[in-house]
Amino acid sequence: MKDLAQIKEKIDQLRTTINHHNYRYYVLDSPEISDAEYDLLMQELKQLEEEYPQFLTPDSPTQRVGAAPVEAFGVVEHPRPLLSLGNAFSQEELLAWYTRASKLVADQQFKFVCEHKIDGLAVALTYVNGRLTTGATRGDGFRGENITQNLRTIRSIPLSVPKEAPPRFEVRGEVFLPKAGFEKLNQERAEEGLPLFANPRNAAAGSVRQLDPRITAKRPLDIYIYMLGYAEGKAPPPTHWETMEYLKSLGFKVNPNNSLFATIDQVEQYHQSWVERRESLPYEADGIVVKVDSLELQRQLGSIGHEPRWAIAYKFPAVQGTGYLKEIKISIGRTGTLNPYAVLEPPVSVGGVTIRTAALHNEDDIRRKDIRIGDTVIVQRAGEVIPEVVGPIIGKRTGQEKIFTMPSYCPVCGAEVIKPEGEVMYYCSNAACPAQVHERLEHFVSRGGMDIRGIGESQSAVLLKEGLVKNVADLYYLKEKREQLLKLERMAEKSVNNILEAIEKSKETPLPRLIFALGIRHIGEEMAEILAKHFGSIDRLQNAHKDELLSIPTVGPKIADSIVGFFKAEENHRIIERLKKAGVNPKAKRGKLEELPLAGMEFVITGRLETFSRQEAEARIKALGGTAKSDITKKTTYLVVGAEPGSKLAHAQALGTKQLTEAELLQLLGK
Ligand code: 5U1
Repeated sequence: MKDLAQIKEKIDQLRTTINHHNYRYYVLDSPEISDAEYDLLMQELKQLEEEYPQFLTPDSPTQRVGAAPVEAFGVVEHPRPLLSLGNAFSQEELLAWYTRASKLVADQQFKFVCEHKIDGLAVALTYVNGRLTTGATRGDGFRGENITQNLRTIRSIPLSVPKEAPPRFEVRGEVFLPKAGFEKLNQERAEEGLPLFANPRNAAAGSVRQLDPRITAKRPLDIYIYMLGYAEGKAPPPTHWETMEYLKSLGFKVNPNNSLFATIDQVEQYHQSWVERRESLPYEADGIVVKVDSLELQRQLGSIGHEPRWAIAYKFPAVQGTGYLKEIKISIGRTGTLNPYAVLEPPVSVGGVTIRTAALHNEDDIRRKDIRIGDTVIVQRAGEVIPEVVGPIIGKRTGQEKIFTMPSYCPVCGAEVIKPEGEVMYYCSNAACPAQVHERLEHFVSRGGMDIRGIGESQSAVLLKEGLVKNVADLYYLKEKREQLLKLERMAEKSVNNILEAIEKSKETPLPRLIFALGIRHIGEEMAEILAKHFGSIDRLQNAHKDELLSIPTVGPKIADSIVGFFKAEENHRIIERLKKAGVNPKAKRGKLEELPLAGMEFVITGRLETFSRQEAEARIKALGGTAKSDITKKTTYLVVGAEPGSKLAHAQALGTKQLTEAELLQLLGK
């Protein structure tokens, strides 16, 4: 028998090493080892913990990827309320705030800390005896939701802190989705026909408030800590700036763009400089937060209502512009979706960025907003990486504008365009359409898919153009075409070796990622997980009947039809066979899927919701197994009553239907 003390020591050593590399990678953005080396360390630790479960602890780095779904989000009482911020929209308003504050604490020389106001979700993290014990949303400032399990999956949140830390303390910060992650998530949702997140804030909130932490773990969330809530047993440093330095030393991620200034003029300059450069930020920010640096002065200034007098949000100007919509063009997505976009001519300059094209999402959206070719339109970048058309300026119409209609034939390959019943998107009916094949290949090799490094957009285009690859299965036969590969532009011996190696390695990709990589319409990463768990192999999924698919909670007719249709297509059948022949045939452990919490419940919503759009609320209800209907009937379980409810309320009262407030709905969605 091995010496247990030695094993424990090895486990501790591995944890320390992995935590160090997590910190280098996720907090400092400066990794010291390769992903592969990191994976090896994690694997070794996981193996030891499996063999010696007595040494497994909740703060082990292996415990970040969510365990079983949380049953419910409990409520957390915040020991100190989480305040919100007053706003200044101009230099005058900033000066008015400063003048008011300086009068309240006469004779004091202020210093200011300026930070970005990130568009995310405010959270409070509590550490007791060195360990993260609770992570909660802001909620109403006094009570938030317990989302500890989900926050634990965010790599830049330390699960434990050094011994020198106070025995009990709370830090507050903003969880956010970087722009790139937000864009990718929305692209995937568009492909799957899911409602898009309106902005990174909603996307971050939606990701963190998932019932299943494994879903949160897949979203590239990050955090910047922006204050110490409280600390017991150890006095914090006397200023906010020093406190943030102290928190950095404990391993917390603090925004490197924070600055300390001695005058309000410098604050104004900081604001102005970021108004000009905000596009360059990897995250969405809607302004800066200006804080009085001295904690003693903060205490003296106190707060009015929910808002501190010692801090203010100094907002960036809105990023909108107007331009002439010359043409509506179409791009083709990987599942064949026809994605309309506006061509603006001349290009529009919005907040210093030149915009030539802007998203129009889908035909319904164009109709609803009544956007016409030849309109003068408002274009916006706020919260979106891809600029979008907000709507037309009706007053500028000349009568020459033309209503847009979707083409009947694919603009790339000329095949017929179809619109499945009940869907908003139009599709090119030709699976061999070059645009679709290109998008599918890119999706297949992408990080969320088979993760084949070295094949990016340009390499995919070259491989397709030269006929070396006609579909995704051809990748696995490229090693037979080594000589031809070497003749391609920018393909030296080394890059060819790397690509072939990455292709070989991708054969070990787990089943959920292969299912996702195949690019089946409406099958995103989350659905791919569910299918892998239910079927355990591509063979079983391929042979599944519609009825079996429909027996899986969360699989509706749209998804079932899409899967059956995909595997029925001759070409896909051939691709799967060739993939299997090449050794791409992963298996997964089959298991029973959890019963969904809202199964059998029917919801109707009336009035305006504050925290999310009606579409989002309905999508969430459906994701948890409930149904969302537009009319009250005897079968309605709950009427959700938002602001300014309509006639449905009287109808529900007449039928005695139970009612829910938005807060109650949120709670139910969290249960
Ligand atoms: N960076 C930053 N964001 N943010 C948001 N600091 C910060 N401080 C906040 C909020 C709501 O509130 C405190 C000033 C109370």
